[in-house]
Amino acid sequence: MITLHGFAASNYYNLVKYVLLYKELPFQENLVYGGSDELLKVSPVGKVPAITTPEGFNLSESSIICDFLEETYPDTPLYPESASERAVVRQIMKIAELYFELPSRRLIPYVLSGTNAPEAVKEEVRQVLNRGVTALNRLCKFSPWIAGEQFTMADIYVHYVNTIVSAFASTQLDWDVLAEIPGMQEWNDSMGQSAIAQTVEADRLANMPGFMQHVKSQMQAANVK
Ligand SMILES: N[C@@H](CCC(=O)N[C@@H](CS)C(=O)NCC(=O)O)C(=O)O
Repeated sequence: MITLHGFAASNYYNLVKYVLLYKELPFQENLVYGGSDELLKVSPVGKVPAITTPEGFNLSESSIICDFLEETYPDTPLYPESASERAVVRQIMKIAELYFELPSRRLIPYVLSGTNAPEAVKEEVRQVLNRGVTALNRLCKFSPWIAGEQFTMADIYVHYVNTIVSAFASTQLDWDVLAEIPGMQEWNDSMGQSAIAQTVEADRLANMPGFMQHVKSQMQAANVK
């Protein structure tokens, strides 16, 4: 059985979990937080998520895990057949990661520590997000899925990227980023209504108190040093 290492408050963890559930692959979850020695044994940079296969192969990086799962378990495919259509799906995922997820993440430490991000940081984040908005406006179809007629890995990936954009960028910048892309909010809402998304969300909510306790103890340890 596959082991999924990480914690359910992580959107990266959740997108891989969604793929495992969608492909109906048996897996067990191993609750472990970032940076721990236990995680470093299966994830070279000590980040969540990582998986261990039944053969004992360890892999990290969410998009790489997604590709590995697709190649290893091609039933219930999550990529189109044609190379160019597959590339478009990956292009949407990469742009969402670089121009939506990563700039939004820069605001997380300020939110978690209850401080306000400096205006210079906010401005940098706004500029990168703006490029993401322009690119995703060009690429996303929502007809009905993000890349067109087929439900793909990009639907799963961008839905979980959007959780970070909404929770951190939109709130900190007082800017409804998703509203800049016609169709994005409606598609995102419908993604959240699937049975799998609801299972993943219920687990996320259940993990939040434990995760916040972990963050608190990390901050206390950093202050002691
Ligand atoms: N590029 C990585 C990013 C993973 C990541 O940032 N995970 C966070 C949790 S959402 C983490 O493990 N943070 C702990 C740390 O940085 O030590 C991926 O796609 O899997």
